[in-house]
Amino acid sequence: MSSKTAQELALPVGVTLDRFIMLSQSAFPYATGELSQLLRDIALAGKIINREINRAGLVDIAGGNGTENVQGENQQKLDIVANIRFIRALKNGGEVCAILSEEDEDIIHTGNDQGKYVVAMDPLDGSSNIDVNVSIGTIFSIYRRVTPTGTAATMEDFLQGGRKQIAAGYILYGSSTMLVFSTGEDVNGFTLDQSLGEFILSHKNICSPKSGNIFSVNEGNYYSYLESVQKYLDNCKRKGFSARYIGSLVGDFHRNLLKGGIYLYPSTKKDPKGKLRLLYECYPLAFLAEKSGGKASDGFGAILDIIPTSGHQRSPIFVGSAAMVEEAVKP
Ligand code: AHM
Ligand code: MG
Repeated sequence: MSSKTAQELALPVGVTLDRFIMLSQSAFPYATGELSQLLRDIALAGKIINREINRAGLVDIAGGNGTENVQGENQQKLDIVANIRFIRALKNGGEVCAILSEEDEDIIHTGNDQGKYVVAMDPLDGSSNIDVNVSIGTIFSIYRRVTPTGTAATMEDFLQGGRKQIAAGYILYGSSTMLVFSTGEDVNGFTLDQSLGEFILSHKNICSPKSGNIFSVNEGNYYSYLESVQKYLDNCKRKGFSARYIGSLVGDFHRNLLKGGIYLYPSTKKDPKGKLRLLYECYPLAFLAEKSGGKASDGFGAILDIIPTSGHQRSPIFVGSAAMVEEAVKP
């Protein structure tokens, strides 16, 4: 591709997401403008979900008896609300023909069979943190469909494999709200300016530190891990590394991406395939890890090389700074 990346275009920190997308569009795969529109739709959905999250503690109050909210919709849990909002934004945008969501068993047809893209997503990850005001996130992964345009999308469109993602990213609802994504070149982060309602480029060309001293894992499962994983964790402690685990994948991944560290959710006796879902948790974060210079492995090989067989399959994951991931999965 002869087009320039956002980095080469020297887009300044402070530029809005819309302007960033417009100026760097030629660097996007296929560069037809449709992917640009899709990213804008995702950003819009993120802003809407951000608004819902910010009033989460008020929902019961605002909803009176817990039956209906001010818009006349039934009161629902935030992850369900996020799912509905996301699907609506993608349907309205028109670029997406089908969606695979953690919240729905089957793929969702948007009614736009002319759409060239499919999106796999976890609309609101970190379910245990939703009701307690701790960081949560949205994760998304975009493919160009392989079934003919104009027909109904099928599972085949989603089971292309991680290397076929044309873009992936997340929205972190934390102390500030951030959108981080890559269209296959560099990884860039945008912070939501709440007063303007705009995502502003704040973290340009994010590069994963080669190594770090943070390890993020649910240590309550220690005795359930393979001996090799236990040894790695023992080593982290021997070296005096910091244990940091929110239990929100997006938040844990984001911190480690900026500071250097490893996030691991290995197989356990209870969950031999791990807990996290390949298509909308592991693949997109592995994509971002690799594009930023980090690594992602299932303990045997690169996450992105796993051949998917079903929409909601799980995978163990070791993701983050390259040297730490290599060390953790060393045979
Ligand atoms: P969820 O999709 O039900 O929210 O589960 C995914 C979450 C991740 O965000 C987090 O890293 C992990 O599950 C925490 O799991 P555990 O509570 O077993 O440590
Ligand atoms: Mg999840």
